[in-house]
Amino acid sequence: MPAVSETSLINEEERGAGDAAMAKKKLNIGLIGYGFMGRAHSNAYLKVNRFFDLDYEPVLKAACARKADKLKPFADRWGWETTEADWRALIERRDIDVVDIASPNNTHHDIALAAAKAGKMVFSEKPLAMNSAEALEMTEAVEKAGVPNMVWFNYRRVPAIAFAKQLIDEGRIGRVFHYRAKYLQDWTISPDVPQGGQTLWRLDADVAGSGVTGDLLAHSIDTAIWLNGPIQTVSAMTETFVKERPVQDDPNVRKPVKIDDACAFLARFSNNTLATFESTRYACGRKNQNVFEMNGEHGSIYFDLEDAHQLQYYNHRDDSHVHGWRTILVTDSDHPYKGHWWVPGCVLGYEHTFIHALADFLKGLETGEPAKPNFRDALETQRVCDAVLASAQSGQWVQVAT
Ligand code: SOE
Repeated sequence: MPAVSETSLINEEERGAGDAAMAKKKLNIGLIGYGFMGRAHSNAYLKVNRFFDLDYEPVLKAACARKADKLKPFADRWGWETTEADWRALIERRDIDVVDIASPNNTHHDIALAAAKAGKMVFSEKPLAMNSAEALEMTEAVEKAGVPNMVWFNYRRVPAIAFAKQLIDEGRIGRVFHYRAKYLQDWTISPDVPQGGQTLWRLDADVAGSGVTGDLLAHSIDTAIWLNGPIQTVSAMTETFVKERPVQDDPNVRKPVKIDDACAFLARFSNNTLATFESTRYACGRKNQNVFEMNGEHGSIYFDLEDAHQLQYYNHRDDSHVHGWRTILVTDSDHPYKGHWWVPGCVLGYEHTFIHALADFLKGLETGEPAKPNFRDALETQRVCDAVLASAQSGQWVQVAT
């Protein structure tokens, strides 16, 4: 059972005996970062208990960032009770139970280590770290401290992807021969998009660690490992199409671009599934196309995030005269997560995946069966990313570290 802060317990007592049976265990959250992910997480904290019956209830206790002019309006809009300018001060606070890292990738390592040492639960945005050496230290730190931890690989929580996992576990596609993944976007095509700074740090290798490999393929790899087990070897190529970009804080200065703009790799899973993965931010017209297809001995599965409420399924064991792909609308109440929401046919969106991740984490605290992916799972993904980048550099097949 995780530690819960003293003030949380006091709050609970204050609610009075009459409420005790209904009372939730408060979990005080300290969020670091106020950008895209800061908003996605805040929304999850606010909504999760409205839709899921859970013993624990997150409290938006403190939001933390260096830029006070940005932090204050963010905190006010989302209802964060207090603010902190320094993450070290946040971690020192006795009233914080969970440190949630939603700041750029180069900050994850130090914050996670300090938070674990202070006995806080730790959530981290993906990728877990800049590289697998950092990710290993972080994993060892949370495990040594014995603190519950989670990485926000939110796409596992798309109902249709969770449903794919269910079909696989039910044996519906059998032995898997092929895994094919693509993650395509188009927002960096213009050479005038700056790198670095507040919003565009994903284009700055010193802050992001890598380009599409850590940012997008990490999602595809996490999903792939979840659905089909470990990846053993990879052979990759990368390209940086735009070699120089303006710096965001000073548009007159152009600096070399060090991230991978695109990456494609071949992979062999431990179960001998052959795989291809491709990612780019230069695919005109593809906004957030996260796709995978699996071909097994009894059938196939196909998913596309741009049609996120559907799963395509082909059952090879059907009578041959009715063979054909089915489009399953994953909105029925017996589909994953859907029973908590609206009536069949009413689709869910991007923000719900974060609510589901949080609900699973909180349920894990309740049952003692920790939710996944945790830091150790994310370390495995990080090791595949490292192998991919090493292979792209050497031109050789690379074994994924274990
Ligand atoms: C990049 O454009 C990005 O925002 C990723 O960082 C997110 O993880 C992905 O979900 C959407 O695209």
